[in-house]
Amino acid sequence: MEDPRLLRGRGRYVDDVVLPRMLSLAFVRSPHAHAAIRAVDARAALALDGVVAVFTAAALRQVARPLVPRLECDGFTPTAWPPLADGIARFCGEAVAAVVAESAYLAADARELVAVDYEPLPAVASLDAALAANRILFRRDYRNGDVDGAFAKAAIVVRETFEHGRCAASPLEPRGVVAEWDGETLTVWASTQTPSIMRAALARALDLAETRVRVLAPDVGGGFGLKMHVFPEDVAVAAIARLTGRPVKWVEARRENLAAASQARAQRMEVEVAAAADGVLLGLRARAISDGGAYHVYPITGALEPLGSTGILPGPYRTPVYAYDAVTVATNKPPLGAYRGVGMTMGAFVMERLLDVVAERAGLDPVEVRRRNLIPREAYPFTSASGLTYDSGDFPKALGQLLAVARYDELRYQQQAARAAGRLVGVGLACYTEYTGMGADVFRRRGMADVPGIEAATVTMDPDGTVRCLTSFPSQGQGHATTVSQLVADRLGVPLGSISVEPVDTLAAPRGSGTFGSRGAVAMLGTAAAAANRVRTKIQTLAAHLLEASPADVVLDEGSAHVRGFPDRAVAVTELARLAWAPPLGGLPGGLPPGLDATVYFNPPGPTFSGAIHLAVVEVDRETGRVAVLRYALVEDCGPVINPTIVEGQIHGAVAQGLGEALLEAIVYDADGQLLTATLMDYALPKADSVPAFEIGHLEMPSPAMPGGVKGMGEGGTIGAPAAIANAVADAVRPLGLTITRLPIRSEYLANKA
Ligand code: MCN
Repeated sequence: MEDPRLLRGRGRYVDDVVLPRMLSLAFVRSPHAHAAIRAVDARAALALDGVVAVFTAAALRQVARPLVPRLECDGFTPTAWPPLADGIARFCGEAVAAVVAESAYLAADARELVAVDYEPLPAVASLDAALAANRILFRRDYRNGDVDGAFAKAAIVVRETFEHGRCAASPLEPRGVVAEWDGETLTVWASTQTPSIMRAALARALDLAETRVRVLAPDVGGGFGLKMHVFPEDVAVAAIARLTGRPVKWVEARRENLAAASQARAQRMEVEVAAAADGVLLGLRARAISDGGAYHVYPITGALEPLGSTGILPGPYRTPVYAYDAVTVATNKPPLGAYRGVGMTMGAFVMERLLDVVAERAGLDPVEVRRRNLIPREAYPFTSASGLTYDSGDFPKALGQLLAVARYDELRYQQQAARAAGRLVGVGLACYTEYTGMGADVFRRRGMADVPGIEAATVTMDPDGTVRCLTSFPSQGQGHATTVSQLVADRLGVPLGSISVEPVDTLAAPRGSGTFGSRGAVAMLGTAAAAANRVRTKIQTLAAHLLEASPADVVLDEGSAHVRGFPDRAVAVTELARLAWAPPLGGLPGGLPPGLDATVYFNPPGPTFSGAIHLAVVEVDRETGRVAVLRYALVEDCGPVINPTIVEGQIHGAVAQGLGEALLEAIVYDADGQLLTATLMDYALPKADSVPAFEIGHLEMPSPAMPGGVKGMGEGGTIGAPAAIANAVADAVRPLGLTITRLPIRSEYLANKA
């Protein structure tokens, strides 16, 4: 429903917000990874006509607090990320000063004139340097069962170290904020996934009551996890709007996005797997170390990445015992944040590579080793070796379905023929479980004090019979307006076109958490659909009085309410809506209260685990090392699919991102913490011509716990694709004696090897 407006360029993004007397803001950013800030000389900048002010940490210190995300558990070392670097810059790109001027161009020019006197300090720019200096931001040890015993009796033990470089979420629309202070209330338009969380964070940072902070999320041009965070830039813009008394806009440039927004993955995992001679897994040991950057990001902290990867590592397999050590270290780089598939991408990559190695050692086909280890359908609910309870699934069936879709036997035959002709063709599989739909319990157990975990929606039928939906969770491209409308229209028996899903404005929308962690589908069923059910009940009750029937016998269909079996005993829904808002003499029948709306707050009983199996066929160019993905097939299970077009669109987009992660995208720093990939010329994103056609199959195994049985799926493609492509490349280059342990897989590693 949202597509025609967005595709015709009628979307309204933060940069489209124009307010009277609005100033533009540009940040002066540190060119050093680590430096003392001795002095900031803004005289030349201030001398430019149209430059209004230059702010440093000293000016903001009185009015804005640093962001201090909380993780209430052992092993966590908090950090405080100030709105502007206060005395010390801790990564290349950290905001040091802010210039506000009458136009964006003036602000950008003036930024160049701000002279900052830095004293460069030694930078810690690698995992090993951070480990050697014991700069630990987070640590957790976990042990389940007799792991040493499992290794002692194993016929096959595989030890390997895997790495995933840093990458960037790269939404089409970078970060951006407009803030306005009217003397009493702070109004913020933000490109955000989490309006309620942002309101709470800004209120705390600026010492305001939450009632005096209003956050609006207009159209958001992609978020991919990046925009679930609240950043110091957001606090700085809000504080400067308050100090200047004028609206202030900051819209990030692409270079800033690559240098200063949170980044993702950046993990090394040392792992050991024990298996019996027949390839059956006996135990796992892992040590995950994440390069957390200079600060914890708000609200999720740098703990999420290693916890996510170690938690999901056992995947859909019956691994009986497991021990892990999850660590995040501090480096002089931008903080590590959420990006579609956070933690799970690394977990799936490592586990799926391991299984292929176990298969090779056991002399099995990669399909066979999976068959021997996948959790059978009858074992659900199944508690994994890391303690996650998978609620529903049938991976053996999904595997069978996928092999049929992909014509696996034929594929292997074709591969042999290609190999005989000297071509490097490989086939890779990846099975994964996806952690979705979590509610407050998950966040409380983790100690994530700044993430409420609930969601909410208000559904109102207006007197003309049209329906407005306000949700606590905005859309960044997931098609929420379509799916929410679909669910609400179904329940109210009105046409899809009479439903509108409003952009989130915390003044009107009920409080929640936001769109992240693939919670949207579960939240829609628990909030908007539940609220529509309440509105429906009221319509049925009203109609029952008028039609002299029992409410249970009133059917809503095509805009009318009629008695079951008597289509002529009917009243128009619009007539009921008009009555509800303008009661007749003597009030509504049966003493019903006026109004036709409902707000439902919902605490998802999740997590619920969806899952999928991906299969990639690749060909590696012997000379250039370029990898072409020739075929891509998958079977996914997200429970009952609400909207198949959206689900497949989500898969296409996420697999494209996963392909980028697997083969192209790397944020690279030198040994001094200098960013070497500051533009999209250096940071390579996948383009349309690198993405193959998709062959998608669905398996619908409903979650017993979630409303409507739905499970989330928005991150799946980025979890499965890097693993499947890595296995396919490894399969292709096996004849060259190469192995794949690192993402992205660089073409120079594959080129000219034989
Ligand atoms: N859906 C469905 N049936 C299901 C499950 C989902 O029809 N059984 C639909 C939902 O109604 C929704 C979409 O699929 O329209 C995704 O639902 P869900 O998996 O619940 O994920 P969320 O709505 O919570 O979206 C978040 C998820 C995450 S975590 C990231 S990151 C992400 C993503 O979705 N960022 C995106 N997809 C994105 N897509 C776009 N275009 N832009 C982003 O920033």
